[in-house]
Amino acid sequence: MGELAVDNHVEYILSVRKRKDSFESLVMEHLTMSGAYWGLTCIDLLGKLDVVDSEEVTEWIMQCQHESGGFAGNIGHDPHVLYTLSAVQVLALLNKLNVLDIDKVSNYVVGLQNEDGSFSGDMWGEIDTRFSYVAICCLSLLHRLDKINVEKAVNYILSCKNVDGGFGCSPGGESHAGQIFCSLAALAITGSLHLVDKDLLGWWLCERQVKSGGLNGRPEKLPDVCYSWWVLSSLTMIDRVHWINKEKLVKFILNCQDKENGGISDRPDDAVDVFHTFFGIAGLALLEYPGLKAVDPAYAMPVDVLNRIFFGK
Ligand code: GRG
Ligand code: ZN
Repeated sequence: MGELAVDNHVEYILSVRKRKDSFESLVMEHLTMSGAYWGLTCIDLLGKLDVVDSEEVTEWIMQCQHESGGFAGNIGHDPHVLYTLSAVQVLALLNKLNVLDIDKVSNYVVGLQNEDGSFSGDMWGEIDTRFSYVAICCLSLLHRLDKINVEKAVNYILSCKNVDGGFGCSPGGESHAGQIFCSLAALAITGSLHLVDKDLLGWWLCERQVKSGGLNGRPEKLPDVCYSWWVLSSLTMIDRVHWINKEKLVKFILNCQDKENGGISDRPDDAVDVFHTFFGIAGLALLEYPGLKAVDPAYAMPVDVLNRIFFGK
């Protein structure tokens, strides 16, 4: 187990960006924009963002923008609200939001809200509480939340709440930790967390910790490092982190490191990837692991970046 292999994790993330023909970069080709958000936010939490060429990244991001204002996962692909948020998050991280036509980007996101308050992910119309969160988070970062019907958006999310206190992807959908993160974070950003039964939901969430110390996303499922983000950030937003064993979770995450070559996997001894490397380190940051930057549980971004955006400091 041992300590966090900071330098190896930074090296690993940088190497995935460079290895354009590797298996991981091939399967990631259509979601490179989100990969950039995971990788670069991770490097920033580790305090090493200065190794990144921000001009080069910014130029590539702007090549992924579509005439509709939305961003695609890679050059020449179709725009989606998910990649639009990732693009805004990376530009925010690099302090480059000034390159954006804020109204053009926000109009794209605003156009995805439906009559019932829900959001579609793109022009094809799939609806999911993930997209409610993504749209709300993106518009908040752009200071344009006032352009949507926030009350309807909140009511739609509440219509996806279940009797166990959790949230699903649509009304009646099974509670899942990923959807709970999205729903709670959207409620947090819109100042609506008082509408949640924190004890009921906190109980469901803390039951996600299994013997090894790891967290799963639903009852009876295997633990997975990414739930160290989805579950832990949710517990943080409702002030119930003390309901799980933090030391055991830290150990579980550190056990999933490839200490030699860098990177973190979903479970001990599995293959590492950038997604689990980011969510493992973001989880450790929430657990106040020494040497990591503070991370915001709703925006999944470093707190100092958000202070710059919202308070100009
Ligand atoms: C900006 C942090 C951030 C997120 C953007 C995409 C998104 C918004 C949120 C995704 C939330 C989500 C649904 C996460 C769950 C991901 C996951 C591990 C799904 C696997 O589900 P199953 O059923 O696996 O395949 P289990 O763990 O249940 O066996
Ligand atoms: Zn996972």
